[in-house]
Formats: sequence, structure tokens, C-alpha cells
Amino acid sequence: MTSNDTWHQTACILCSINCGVEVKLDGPTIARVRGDKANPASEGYTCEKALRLDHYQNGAHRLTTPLRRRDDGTFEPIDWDTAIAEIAQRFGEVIDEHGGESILFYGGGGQGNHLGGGYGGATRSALGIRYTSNALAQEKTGEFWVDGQLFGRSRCHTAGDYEHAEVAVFWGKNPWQSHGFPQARRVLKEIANDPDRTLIVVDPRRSESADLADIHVRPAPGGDAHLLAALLAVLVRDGLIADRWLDEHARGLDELLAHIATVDIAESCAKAGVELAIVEQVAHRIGTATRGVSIFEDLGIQQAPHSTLNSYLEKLVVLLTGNFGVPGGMNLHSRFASLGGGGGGGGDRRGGEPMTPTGGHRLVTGLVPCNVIPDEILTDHPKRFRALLVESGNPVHSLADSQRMREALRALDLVVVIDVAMTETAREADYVLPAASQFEKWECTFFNLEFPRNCFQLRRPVFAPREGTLPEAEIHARLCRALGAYNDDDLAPLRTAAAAGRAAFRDAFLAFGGQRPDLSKLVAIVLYETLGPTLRTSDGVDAAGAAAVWGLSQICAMTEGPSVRRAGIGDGHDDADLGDALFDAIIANPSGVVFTLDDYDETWRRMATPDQRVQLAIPLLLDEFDRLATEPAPAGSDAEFPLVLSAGERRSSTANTIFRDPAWRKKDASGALRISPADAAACGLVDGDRARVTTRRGSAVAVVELSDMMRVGHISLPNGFGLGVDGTSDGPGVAPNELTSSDDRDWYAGTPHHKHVRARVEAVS
Ligand SMILES: Nc1nc2c(c(=O)[nH]1)N[C@H]1C(S)=C(S)[C@@H](COP(=O)(O)OP(=O)(O)OC[C@H]3O[C@@H](n4cnc5c(=O)[nH]c(N)nc54)[C@H](O)[C@@H]3O)O[C@H]1N2
Ligand SMILES: Nc1nc2c(c(=O)[nH]1)N[C@H]1C(S)=C(S)[C@@H](COP(=O)(O)OP(=O)(O)OC[C@H]3O[C@@H](n4cnc5c(=O)[nH]c(N)nc54)[C@H](O)[C@@H]3O)O[C@H]1N2
Ligand code: SF4
Ligand SMILES: [Mo]
Repeated sequence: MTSNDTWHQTACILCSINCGVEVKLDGPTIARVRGDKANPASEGYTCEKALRLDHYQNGAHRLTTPLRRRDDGTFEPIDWDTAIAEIAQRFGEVIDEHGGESILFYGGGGQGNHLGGGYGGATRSALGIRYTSNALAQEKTGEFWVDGQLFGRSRCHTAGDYEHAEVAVFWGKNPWQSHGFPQARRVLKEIANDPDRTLIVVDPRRSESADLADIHVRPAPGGDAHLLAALLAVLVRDGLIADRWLDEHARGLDELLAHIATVDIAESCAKAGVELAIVEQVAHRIGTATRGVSIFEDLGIQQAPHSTLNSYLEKLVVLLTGNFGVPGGMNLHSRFASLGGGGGGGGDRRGGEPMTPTGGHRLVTGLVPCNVIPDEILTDHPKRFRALLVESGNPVHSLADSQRMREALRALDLVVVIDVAMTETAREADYVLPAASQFEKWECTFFNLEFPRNCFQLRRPVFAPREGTLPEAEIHARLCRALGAYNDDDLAPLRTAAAAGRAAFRDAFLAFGGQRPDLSKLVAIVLYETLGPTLRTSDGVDAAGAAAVWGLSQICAMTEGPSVRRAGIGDGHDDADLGDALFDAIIANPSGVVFTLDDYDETWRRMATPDQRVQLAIPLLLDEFDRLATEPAPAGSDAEFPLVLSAGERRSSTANTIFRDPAWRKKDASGALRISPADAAACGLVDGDRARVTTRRGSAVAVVELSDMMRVGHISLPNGFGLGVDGTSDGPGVAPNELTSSDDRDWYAGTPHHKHVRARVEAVS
């Protein structure tokens, strides 16, 4: 496995795109990295970050032994058996006293690792956990909820076809740095260089993507809902909506149009801080395109005022112009497996809607909104959360208001963290379990969000697990056993079947679900324990860690059969064998496979509304839409905090918290505060000065970069800074959530307003 002359196929794990790479090793080091041309999604493409993956693999942050907190707050190493036994016992005590619903699960995967979260489902079931959350619940849940309203189910998630779209719009999204779809920089340049296609970027900041754009719309920070209202109104006013398409495919148009008719276009433009002429230009370009319009919305509007409403209005631009279910437009994509680690769905309900146990906040698409987590702990309410299990997540650093999150974790009876690194969250834990890295185990992501061609890569381990660490599959198997969830006798029938071959196993496994409903909830770990030991690659590599993917392949074949077959998988096999054929193709292709190929009718087949029409009117959000008319403009007006801070910009020097080693940054080593020259002059700052940024919640000192990217009144700090190798936040730069507040959030989905934090800046002498 570790020969130095071999190129090993794997993937970059630094953003959700997971470009295929090949690596050469030098002992324990990733010595060389190159794009993998055989990866069907990235086809050899990478950005500059992939070259530095060894900082993740071999950084000083790596954990190598289970740790237990001492009374004085320091940690002592303990062996695995002790750790597993004590954790099971301590969780048992919490369950005896308060029930499994008092344990919150957070995490389940980052940018490159979702298989561990799949195995973790077993531990969650064994513990009786009902409430879960993860980073999606601070960015995407509002959008998912809107999808659910429009298309019938929140798993009806849209994918843009930027590769072919005549008009591609990036709204609060800077794909040059943050990617978000395959081969982003190549595609952006292609659109920009093609006179028949148009690249539109909507961003107060002149981002790298905006720099390339044919049209850059530059609203005031937080002005997007007003801008979207004006854009919709101009589309209607100028007869640019797709009447025939809407007649055939949508419902609720008249109701929607009645609301749009009330928009005062000039006033909305003024509040948005944009000229009417540019709104008209965008409306006409979108409204007259014949080869598809795709729009990518991201954090610039999801982590900003009117987050959920923004998602709704953005999707209405696509729908009113008929750019849904068509080539070059937005479509409902297939999925290899669900993202989000399986929301627990909660316990308490109000009007049929699941709610958090103490505050009555709605669970949005099954997840506890990240911003309410501290409220659900720091209360006397008898149903408050008492314990927390974290896997591959770092809420203390990554969620709003780090100080309050720390306080909340300290108030819990038990905190257990499974991570590769000593993180800010692990610092607050009672037990820390060291996971093998993503290059030391079977791994994959479920960010398979493309249409019409969707890819999946199951990555093989390129190293053995570092001494002292275990892959999540093994950690969860041990935890489940220690919790008494199953024993060898329970598994014996499936083991016998597995020894008899895959077909026998499949039959036995299908029957097992009916015979042992208690264990079917632990399905991923049951597969790992029974099918796992029989799995090998054709060249003899132990593939036990891939067992869950066999189960997911069966489900994918059942739900996406025609698209799987169109991708060339399962020729000569009947439907019962399609899942196995898919699994075999996946395991035989370490660079990844195209697992579904869609035609445009698939979008309509995936629709989950009763009549397969888009449900255009969302009454709750139309009420909010109407209130825009009386809302003051977002810009200016706060004398104490005159600037708007975007806390968490993606740069070429950031990759969430995956890099903790400051040595990986050759440029922007301290994560500069970007500020317009005019604002800098007003504060008496020149390039390279140190400045104090103060918000209602906190204050921090940053190095200043005068940047004409910034609109006057708008300042920006990067994400992924302020990380120490040992989780003590003493690393370079500002940890952005020392400045944010958990109550600064969307009224509906609870998503934070991280891109819109009121702030002031002062020179530091
Ligand atoms: N290099 C790098 N890439 C990454 C990551 C990383 O850490 N580093 N993280 C990954 C993750 S987890 C995610 S979710 C994605 C996020 O990807 P993006 O959403 O593209 O990332 P951001 O830079 O946070 O925000 C995008 C843009 O929103 C703009 N913005 C700020 N305020 C407003 C506003 O009021 N209106 C509008 N229209 N725009 C505004 C900012 O100027 C910024 O250019 O990136 C992924 N890719
Ligand atoms: N202020 C502000 N805050 C933000 C943002 C912002 O723009 N501004 N962006 C937000 C967004 S969009 C996101 S997605 C989040 C991301 O925040 P998180 O989800 O907390 O961070 P990640 O860095 O993606 O990774 C999570 C953890 O996974 C661990 N890890 C890596 N590999 C493995 C593995 O193989 N096994 C295990 N068990 N652990 C592993 C890492 O060490 C890390 O601790 O941050 C959010 N926070
Ligand atoms: S950071 Fe993202 S775009 Fe860059 S190489 Fe890694 S996966 Fe690809
Ligand atoms: Mo994210």
C-alpha cells in the first residue's frame, strides 16, 4: 500500500468539490500531488491548495491517543478499551437520568469525509439520540426548506448546469475561491470569454469572480432581498416571464404576481443600493436567454439578512423565467446518499412540526439550527441538552459566538469529541477520540450534487491508520458493542450468509430487516461487522471499511435505477443485481465513477408535489416579502457600528478548519482585514497597520489590507483563522466567531448573519 514509486488515487479534501488527485508518498509523508485525469468529475483539474495536503495529514494537530479530561482541565492519555468503556458508561448514566433525547449529536462530516458519519448513525441509534445538528444548519437549511415548499420535499435539491448555461449567475458566491461546482475556474473563464454567454456576479465586493464577470451587480451589503424584489418586478413589468412554461408546470402564479405587483421598483433599487439600469440589464439578459440560466446562491445571501427569503426569491427568478427542468438551467439531481448524517427529527412537535426541546425553535429539515444550540443548553428547563457527541465538527470555533458556545459546553454533563485534531471543541470535551485521517481509511463524500452527470468516488486508504488512531467505523462498532446494542450471536446469521457469497448475503440481509427491526437501525455497523470482513478489492486490499457503501449502493439502485443504467452500470444484470453491479463498479474504480446520467425528464420524476407542479406561493415568506416595503434600507444608520463586517470570506489561504498548521500559508499569513481605501483613510489606517475591529459581541485586532475590492462601508475577514495547533485559538489571525452573536440570525431557519455583522474599526497604536 505504501510503495514510494506508486501514484495512489485519492481526492483533495479541502472543499466540497473533492477534486480527484494522485499522490506519491515518502514514508509517512504525502510527497507529491497531481490532478487525477481519470477522475470523471475533475478530469485532472485542481486549484493550488491540493498541493499542500500533507499539512492536514502530518500537521502537529494530529491526535494519537484517546484523551480524558482531568479535574484541572488538562488531559491524560488513556487506552482505547478504557475510553470506550467509560464513554459508554457515562452516556448510560445520562440516558438513565434524562433519556437519549437529552444528548445532542453535532457533525458527521466535513468537506471530504461523510462515510464516518454514516457509521455514526449506528451509535446515534444505540444512544437513542433524537436531536442532531451540523454545519448545514448554519448555511443551507433555509434553502433546503424552500426547496421542500416549491418542489414537495427538501431533498429535491437543485443543481445548476454552469458548464452549458447561456447565463450563469453567482449570487453571494465567489466560485473562483470557493469552487462549489467541478472545475470552477475553467468554467468561469470559458463563460467570460464566450461572447454568446454571460457571467453575472452579485456581490458588494469586487471578488475574483466579479472581476471576470460580464455584469457585476454591487448591492449594499444585506440589500439582496430588495434587489431580488426589484428584479422580479422588472421581469413581470417587462413581460419577461415564461407564461407558457408556468401554465404547464407551476401553480400559485396569480397569488405570487399579486405580491410582486406591489413592489416599488425605484425604491427597492434605492434600498438595495443599485442603479435601476443594471437591474433592467440583468432582467433582460436572464429573461431573453434561450439556452438556460443557472443561478448559484451561497453564503453572501444565506448568511445575511432575509436568508430564507433570499433563497426563495432567487429560486423564483429561475422559475418565473422557465429555467427549471431544462438544459443549461436548474434541475433536480440524483444523490448517492443523503447529506446531513440523518437528522434525528427531534421529539417534541408543535402543529405537527418538530421543535427543539426547550425553546420551541423549529427543526429545519430535521436539524437543530446551529445558532440555538447554546440556548438549548444554557437554561434551567428540565428538557435541556445534557450531553453532546461531536464527530468531525468544531462548533466552538465554527458556530456563532464562540465564547457562549464554550460556556454552553462547560455546562453539559458529558462532551465526547471524535476528531483527527485537538480542536477548540475538543479542548472543552471530557473525552477525545482520535480518528484515523481521511488518507488512512476508506472514505467518500456525499456532495454528489451534479446534473445531468453525477459522480461518486470511494477513496481507498493510502496509509495505514496512524498508531493510536482508529477509523470511525471501528470506533462506532466498539461503542455500539459497549452500549450493549448487539453481540456476536446477533450477527452470526449474517456472517454465515456473507461467507456463502454476495447473493446469499443480500437475501439474508433483506430478511434481517424484518426479523431484527431493532438492529436494522444500526445498519451501517451491522454491514461493517458482517459483510465487511469478506470485502476485498480485486488486488486484495481489505475493504471492510467500505461495507456501508454496499448498502447505499442498493438504495441508490432502487431509487435511481434508470439513471444508473444510463450511466452504463448494470448491463446484463437484472434489477435485483443492479445495486451489486453499482457497488462493484465503485470499488473497481478508485478514481471514481459516473453513477447516474440523467435526462431532463428526471427532474419532473423527482418532483414530490402531488401534481408534479412547482408550488410557487409560500405564504410565510410572502408575508416577509410584503414587509420589505416598510423596512428601512440596510446600509448605514448605526452610528456606533457604522461598518458591515463579513466575517468569514473564502480566500486561497482558507479551507474551513482543515488546515490548522500556520506553515501552509505562504501568503496572507495573518488573514488580513480588507477595507476600502476611503474607510481606511477615515479611520487613519494605512496598509499593514493593525486595527481593532469591534462588534456588539467582541473585539479583535487584525492586520489591515487596503483593498479596492471592498465597497465603502463593507469590511471583510477570512474564515479558518485563529486556530492553534492545540485548540487554544492562539494561532495567527482572528477567529471570526469571537465577533459574532448567536441571536443575530434568520427568523425562520435560524441561519446566522455572518456576512452582515455591524462593526467599527479603530487604529491600534
Ligand atoms: N478557499 C476556500 N474555499 C471554500 C471554503 C474555504 O474555507 N476556503 N469553504 C467551503 C464552504 S464550507 C462553503 S459553505 C463555501 C462558501 O462559498 P462562498 O459563499 O462563495 O464563500 P464566502 O467567501 O463566504 O462568501 C461569498 C461572497 O459573499 C459576498 N457577500 C458578503 N456580503 C454579501 C451580501 O450582502 N450580498 C451578496 N450578494 N454577497 C455578499 C462576499 O463578498 C463573498 O465574496 O466555500 C467552500 N469552499
Ligand atoms: N463566522 C463564520 N463562521 C463560519 C463560516 C463563516 O463564513 N463565517 N462558515 C461556516 C461554514 S459554511 C461551515 S461549512 C463551517 C465549517 O466548520 P466545521 O464543520 O466545524 O469545520 P471543518 O473544518 O469543515 O471540519 C470539521 C472538523 O473535521 C475534522 N476532521 C477532518 N478530517 C476528519 C476525519 O477524517 N474524521 C474526523 N472525525 N474528523 C475529521 C477537522 O479536524 C475539523 O475539526 O464553518 C462555519 N462557520
Ligand atoms: S480545494 Fe477544492 S477545488 Fe481546490 S483542489 Fe481541493 S477540492 Fe479541488
Ligand atoms: Mo459551508
